[in-house]
Amino acid sequence: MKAYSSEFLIKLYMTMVRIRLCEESLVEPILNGEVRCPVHLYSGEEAIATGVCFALSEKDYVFGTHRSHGHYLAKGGSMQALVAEIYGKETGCSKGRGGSMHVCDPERGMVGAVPIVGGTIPLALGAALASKIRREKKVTVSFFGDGAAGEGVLYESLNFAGLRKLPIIFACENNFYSTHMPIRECRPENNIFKIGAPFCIQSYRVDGNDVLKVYEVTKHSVGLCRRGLGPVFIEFMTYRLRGHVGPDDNIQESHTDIRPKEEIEKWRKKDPIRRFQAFLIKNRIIRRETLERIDREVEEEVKEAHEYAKRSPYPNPNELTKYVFKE
Ligand SMILES: Cc1ncc(C[n+]2csc(CCOP(=O)(O)OP(=O)(O)O)c2C)c(N)n1
Ligand SMILES: [Mg+2]
Repeated sequence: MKAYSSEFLIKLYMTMVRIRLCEESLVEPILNGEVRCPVHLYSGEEAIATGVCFALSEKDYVFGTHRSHGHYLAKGGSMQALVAEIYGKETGCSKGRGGSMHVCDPERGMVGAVPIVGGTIPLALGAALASKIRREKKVTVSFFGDGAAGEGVLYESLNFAGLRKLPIIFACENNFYSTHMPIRECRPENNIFKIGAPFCIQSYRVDGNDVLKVYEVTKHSVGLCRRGLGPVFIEFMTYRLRGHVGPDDNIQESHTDIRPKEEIEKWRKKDPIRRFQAFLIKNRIIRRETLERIDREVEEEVKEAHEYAKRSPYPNPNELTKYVFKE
């Protein structure tokens, strides 16, 4: 493994903790009805957003999914604006009009996220085409889940990206389920990383719960894209530790999370944050007390984000159509 500065490793750790604690802080307000929009928590998948975004520059583009709080935070989005958006407030990153599934911060390259599965893939493709035409050397990352591998638009986009050698990274977050459908029931083989090959796209499959592996494969892929050797397809293997939507998939009193308990327990042991903590301590990079201090600092930041969101105003109903596109 390459030598990294402890400063860099601490930043990786802190980013994953910021995502995790922010996600977990939403559980209570979802359950007590303070948060009304559907929320897809990213707990368990933090290493992917973190490792990928650390390999990008601020100018590079990221397009997300319905489960994008982590992408937004890792790309540099403000936690206060994220939490305010989830509470539907005017100070939110989409001015309270979008909610959890429409997080964006174009200034920091988090161009947008939408709930339509596969919906942002062709948008990311367009951004990559634009930056190639403008010779900007920007790289675009298109995040999507394993569920999007069942959408035709992905294959059309792979073809066009391969044909035009676009600087785009197709980043598939394979958590083995699309809503409650296990991957074994919708694909003959668990082999998503192979779908880039017919389109002449360099492809990799890596452990998405190992933040350094995620960072390294992405850094390499960004290098290829910047040298005009893109696109690249990366499949990150991971697992969500919460329900598909909301903390535990209790929809109108019926429990719909059908994942086996043993499977969830197996993946809990591979928790990307606990694994990275163990790595940092074992290699004497950071002392346990320092990690605990970081956790406390982040807890404070999360608390302040909720206070900010709660004291922010709701949008003015008279401005309902203010940001709606008009010719
Ligand atoms: C085109 C489309 N079909 C169906 C849905 C309903 N839906 C929302 S999330 C989801 C599953 C997505 O699974 P995956 O892409 O693996 O992402 P994950 O939720 O596992 O992160 C589905 C089917 C949708 N939003 N859009
Ligand atoms: Mg999935």
